[in-house]
Amino acid sequence: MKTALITGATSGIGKSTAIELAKHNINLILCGRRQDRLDTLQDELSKKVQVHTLCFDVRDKDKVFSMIKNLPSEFSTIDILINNAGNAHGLDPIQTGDLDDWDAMIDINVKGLLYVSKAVIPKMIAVQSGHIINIGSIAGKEVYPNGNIYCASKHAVDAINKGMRMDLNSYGIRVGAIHPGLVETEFSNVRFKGDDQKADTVYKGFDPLTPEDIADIIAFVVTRPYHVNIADLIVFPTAQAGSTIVNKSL
Ligand code: NDP
Ligand code: 8X3
Repeated sequence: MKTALITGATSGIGKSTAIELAKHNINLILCGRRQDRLDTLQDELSKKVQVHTLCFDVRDKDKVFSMIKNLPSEFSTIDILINNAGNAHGLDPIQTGDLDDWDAMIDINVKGLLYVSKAVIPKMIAVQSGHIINIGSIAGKEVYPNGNIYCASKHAVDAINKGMRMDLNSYGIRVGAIHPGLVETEFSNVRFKGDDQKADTVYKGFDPLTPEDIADIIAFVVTRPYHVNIADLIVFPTAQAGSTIVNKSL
């Protein structure tokens, strides 16, 4: 049986991915900062597969490395890494953007992804195999007004994904990214700092993607035969044709 480590498994895309991969009999290492949510998911999914939880902030370099290094032996081989933890913080023009928001997005979406990857990659190199899925965004392919630093962080993920694929190619490690458009999760609740009404308006008037839609695609990607690597995938809701192009009449 394979083992997948999923960051950001307490909510949205990461949580749905955990549920979906369990259906494919993939053992799980679930990561996030909210231990209560990790425990609930572990209770639910351990009826089907083996589940281990790691409670860390991806910004905490020492914790990331020590927790991944000291995994119990039955979880020490990681076949699949889903680099999913991340969020937008704020939606402000560059001239009034909040420095703490900028730090959060760069530190979590970029540096956090790098720390987790750096901790996991040696385990994959040791067995000359592995599969890394980086969750980017359409914001990593396009820039939209007020998206500035979030878009920059996801453009960085796009570049890191491509670089990782080249550098890990000789070790037989598959690397690919999935870049979703609008997915209704807690993403906008975080972006708007708990203003749930404002968050809801983002997904009003059209059918957004659900986290299950992305989880389904991730499961497809990681269950392809070893010689198949889905390298880069943009996924929109049908109503969306670009970052700022959403057809609200559908
Ligand atoms: P959610 O807010 O629902 O989930 C975000 C997850 O990331 C949570 O599990 C959260 O866990 C985790 N996380 C956030 N900050 C940290 C941190 N500092 N350390 C560890 N874990 C952290 O959003 P989504 O599911 O939508 O987002 C998942 C990914 O998908 C993100 O990378 C996002 O950028 C990307 N994305 C989302 C889109 C959307 O429209 N929703 C579209 C395109 C990409 P916890 O708080 O417990 O730590
Ligand atoms: C999340 C989608 O359009 O808010 O990455 O940037 S968007």
